[in-house]
Amino acid sequence: MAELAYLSLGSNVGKRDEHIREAIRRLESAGRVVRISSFYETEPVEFRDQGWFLNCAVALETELTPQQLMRAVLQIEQEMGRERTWPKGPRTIDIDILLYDNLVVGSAQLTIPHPAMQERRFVLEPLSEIGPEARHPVLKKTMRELLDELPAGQVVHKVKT
Ligand code: PH2
Ligand code: MG
Ligand code: MG
Repeated sequence: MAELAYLSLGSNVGKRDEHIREAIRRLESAGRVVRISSFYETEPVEFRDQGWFLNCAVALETELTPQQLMRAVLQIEQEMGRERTWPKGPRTIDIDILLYDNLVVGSAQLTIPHPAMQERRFVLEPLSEIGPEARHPVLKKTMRELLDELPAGQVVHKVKT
């Protein structure tokens, strides 16, 4: 049976929008992309001395298990030539699994829900656009509620299309 997963995509190197569009096309090999948020121009957080990101969120219906989905995502990142500079540093493409149905996964390779999602406006703005009622299975709050609770700070602009 297909489950619904939410993913975050980001790029801050080169043709950022092309990288994100290409990643979305490639995600079709892992399931069915059922919703795509607007693209957002976002201030870098955590490691701040790098270029601004383009971020978006997608909803993916998938038959893959969380571990299989993680492998599929890593393979797409590799095929798209992602070079790992340093943790949280510049990247051509980053694909993170945010939520997978209402599952909680904690292993060395994979943590779901994504451990930092509730602190990141660059995640919660696009995610609230496509899944405002999706509920965090640990915090028991919807994406809309988590976004409303976020302190002001990180600059995030919806890109006009
Ligand atoms: N990703 C990070 C660290 N910081 N900042 C923004 N704005 N967007 C990101 O996707 C991002 C980040 C680690 O993956
Ligand atoms: Mg990331
Ligand atoms: Mg990542």
